[in-house]
Amino acid sequence: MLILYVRTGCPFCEKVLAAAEKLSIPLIEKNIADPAISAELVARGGKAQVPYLVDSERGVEMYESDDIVAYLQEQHS
Ligand SMILES: N[C@@H](CCC(=O)N[C@@H](CS)C(=O)NCC(=O)O)C(=O)O
Repeated sequence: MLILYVRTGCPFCEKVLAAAEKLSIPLIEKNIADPAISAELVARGGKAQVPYLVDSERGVEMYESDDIVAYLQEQHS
């Protein structure tokens, strides 16, 4: 299962969510508006920047919306 850390109103997050929807890839969203979720993200990646993808099955984690979209497209093909 894929987890995407997001923040409401973040255009980079919207771009990733739209790509995932187009590819029919389900994502669990975690919103860093919740301080506990934000702290969880910083513990994982080192900074409170969104979007941030976690693919726990493959041990892959990344920032950067363009990289995340490319990764999702790779997974779909
Ligand atoms: N280049 C990044 C930009 C992401 C970005 O700027 N996200 C904003 C929210 S829209 C953010 O998390 N800013 C806080 C920070 O960078 O620490 C991407 O494409 O994902």
